[in-house]
Amino acid sequence: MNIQSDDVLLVIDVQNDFCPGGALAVADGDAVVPVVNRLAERFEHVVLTQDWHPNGHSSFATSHPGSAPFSSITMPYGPQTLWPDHCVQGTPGAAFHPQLATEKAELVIRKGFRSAIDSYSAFFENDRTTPTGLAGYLRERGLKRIVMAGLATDFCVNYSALDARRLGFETVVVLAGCRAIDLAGSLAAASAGMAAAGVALLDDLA
Ligand code: VGL
Ligand code: ZN
Repeated sequence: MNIQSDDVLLVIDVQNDFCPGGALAVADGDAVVPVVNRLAERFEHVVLTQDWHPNGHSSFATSHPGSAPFSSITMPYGPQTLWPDHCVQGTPGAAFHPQLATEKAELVIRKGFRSAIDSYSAFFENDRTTPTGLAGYLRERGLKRIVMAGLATDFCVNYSALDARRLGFETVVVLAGCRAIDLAGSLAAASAGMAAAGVALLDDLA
């Protein structure tokens, strides 16, 4: 793949809580940092997302007494996995990994800041209709192809890539720059779903 000036590197949720030692640690999550940094050097445009929940967020198991982390409940907008408290606004866990090269980022899009609804995707909250504004931003700036990496492959990367396709963007996921949570086969399901939606899944960029 030849990187072009209307490409954007979209880096999903490379935050302390998703890295080893964090509240919702993804196995080997910090391994994406050098890969993402290497990619970021090559792109003219870089956008970061930041999972950014208020205390007591409805996606936290602690907000649903009797429900265990990683179980699922039904919310008004559909099924919702319950997570350990993570990425609470302003806490060290919500900060970007200290080695992540953030200087080049032209935009940081925060998501999941409404108490009553989770937002895995960089484009829409989990009702799949409330927009974050990212699609308008990319369109207004003429950015046409989205190359994604980050955490976690099977949740926020997956939802972001599916929405990007639904919105008509050419979409590439660089697997070397992603790691998965893999809850009950969620990685295989996400990979198949992304491929079926026309997301190009590349091991790495040449
Ligand atoms: C994520 C679960 C909860 C992610 C965010 O970044 O994939 N997963 N919040
Ligand atoms: Zn979250």
